[in-house]
Amino acid sequence: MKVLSIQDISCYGQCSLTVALPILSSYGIETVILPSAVLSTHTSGFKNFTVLDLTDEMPKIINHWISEGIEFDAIYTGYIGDVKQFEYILQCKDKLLKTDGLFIVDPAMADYGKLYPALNENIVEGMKRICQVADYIIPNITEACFLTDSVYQETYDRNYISNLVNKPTNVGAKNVILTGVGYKKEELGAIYANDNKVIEYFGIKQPISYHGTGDIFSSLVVANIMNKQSIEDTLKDSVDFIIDCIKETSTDPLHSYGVKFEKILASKKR
Ligand code: PXL
Repeated sequence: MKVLSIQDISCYGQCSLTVALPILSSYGIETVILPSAVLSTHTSGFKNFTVLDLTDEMPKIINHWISEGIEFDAIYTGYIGDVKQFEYILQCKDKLLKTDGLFIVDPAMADYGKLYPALNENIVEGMKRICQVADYIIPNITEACFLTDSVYQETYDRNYISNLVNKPTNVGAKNVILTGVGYKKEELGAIYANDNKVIEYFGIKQPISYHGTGDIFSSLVVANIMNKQSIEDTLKDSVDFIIDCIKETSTDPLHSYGVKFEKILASKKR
């Protein structure tokens, strides 16, 4: 089983490839990376971060893999900082994904109603393109709003959420897992929807939130799906894991840029 993950390397900050790699590997999945950029840190909460854009390197790497006959059981994409990269991602899907392989998109681009600092509307359009041809998309509420041109609301009802999960399936995304949803103030979880069913799982909402939990959540979802877990078990494993990470991190006031997921990952019995 081989999964290709396409996202940046934020050297410091516990997100994107530095969480996808250990999580997928620990679930027994060979993880191949196509780094889209190397940043000194992630872009939320750090100033003066450095960026080495790798857009021009991507087609060279892809062409080499094509010439080697390399193929993947899934392609999993995350944060993308340059709009030209969406074309390369689609090329990977066409040329490097097995016929029955899964194309899984975390449209990691926004939170709390806003795009991440280094991104713009062109990235939203690119994310829409790849989400339309995805087997699974894993947006948070803000990202689902950008994808569906909906107005972001902090408080909402089932009708609002049902629009956010159903609209992407109308334009092609086969399965949607919406993260960071809770209908009561003490609950937070995720909602799965495809054309004919909806599955919800909620845990106990923690009083604090951290950067990077979306990337960890998506990596867990990919790992579970590739290991043929049911959607019910996938949602439970992923939501409970994030809650454990938040609890572990909140005891350390100096650790605010991401979550301490390592001990939780290491303590999991599989
Ligand atoms: O966690 C998403 C993410 C990934 N990579 C980079 C980011 C962010 C969110 O801000 O800045 C570089």
